[in-house]
Amino acid sequence: MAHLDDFQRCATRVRNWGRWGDDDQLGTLNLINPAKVAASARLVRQGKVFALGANFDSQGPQGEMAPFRTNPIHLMTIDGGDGAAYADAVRGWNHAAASFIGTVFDNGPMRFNDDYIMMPLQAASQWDALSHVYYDGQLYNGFPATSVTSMGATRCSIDQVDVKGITSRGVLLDVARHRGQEVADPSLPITPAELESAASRTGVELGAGDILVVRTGWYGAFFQTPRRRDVSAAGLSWTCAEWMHGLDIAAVAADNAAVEHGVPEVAGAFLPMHMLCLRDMGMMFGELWDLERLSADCATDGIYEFQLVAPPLRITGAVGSPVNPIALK
Ligand code: UVW
Repeated sequence: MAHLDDFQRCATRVRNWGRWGDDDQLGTLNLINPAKVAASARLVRQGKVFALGANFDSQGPQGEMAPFRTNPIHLMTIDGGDGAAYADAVRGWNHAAASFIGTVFDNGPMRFNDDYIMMPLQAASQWDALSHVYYDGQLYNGFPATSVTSMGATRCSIDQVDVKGITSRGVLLDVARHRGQEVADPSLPITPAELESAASRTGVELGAGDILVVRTGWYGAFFQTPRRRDVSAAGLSWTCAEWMHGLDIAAVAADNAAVEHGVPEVAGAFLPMHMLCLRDMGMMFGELWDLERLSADCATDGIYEFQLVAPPLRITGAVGSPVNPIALK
């Protein structure tokens, strides 16, 4: 078991504060330059499209996994039963838009359905913004933790990163398949050596500006029938933070809930890789991505690199965003 001193020494080694300027809020996304984006687009050769987003519905892992988060709640505000009822209801309203719709419904065939969703932004497939995690009173780049208030994040919020797309070369390291397991054993953290071995076995190399995508098999197993509602998942060892720093990786995503390993590896530090990556390196995490179809395809054609297009929503001041990432081959 490592100690807090080891964690702090590592934090000093990987800290990117000031590397892209004192005002920078993009962190390691700065490593994705126009040449990198153009090169990633050239990886699209077969016209294959893989949507990596989860279903945003009530069947997700929240609640069981994180009691402070619920699954998305989807409600209809106008549905197929409402056509006549809506026209009736609004007929007497002193409201121009309502009476306009009432008139439309009275005088023609056009009808519509409307809905809304209530959800924690961390409920399903998501990006963690750099403002998601902090320690010792500071966020990435030394911004004060007090810059996130009940009004939202005034620094490092998710809407800051839209200038980057987010798009780059994605590389899948399929740890479950590499271990020969349906689901990677949750008791064993995924180490840099194991990631290197998975990469070399599939003939793929990681480089600066890449988005690393790690499959543990957890997502597929969670949703299999009969449902295996087991929330413990293998994840990256905290030592992967420094390994990714050395490779100049731009972002990391996984098919589990936290990217990193759940079993404590540093005494006194909960989620140490979150702290090192998000707060010290300025590296965003993609969580709960569905990598099942992509994994099967990569195993079939032997191609583990692709263009990844994963734009977060521009939710002003948010510390995370739902995402439906697309991998293109
Ligand atoms: C926490 O649970 C703090 O983070 P995440 O959702 O990123 O795993």
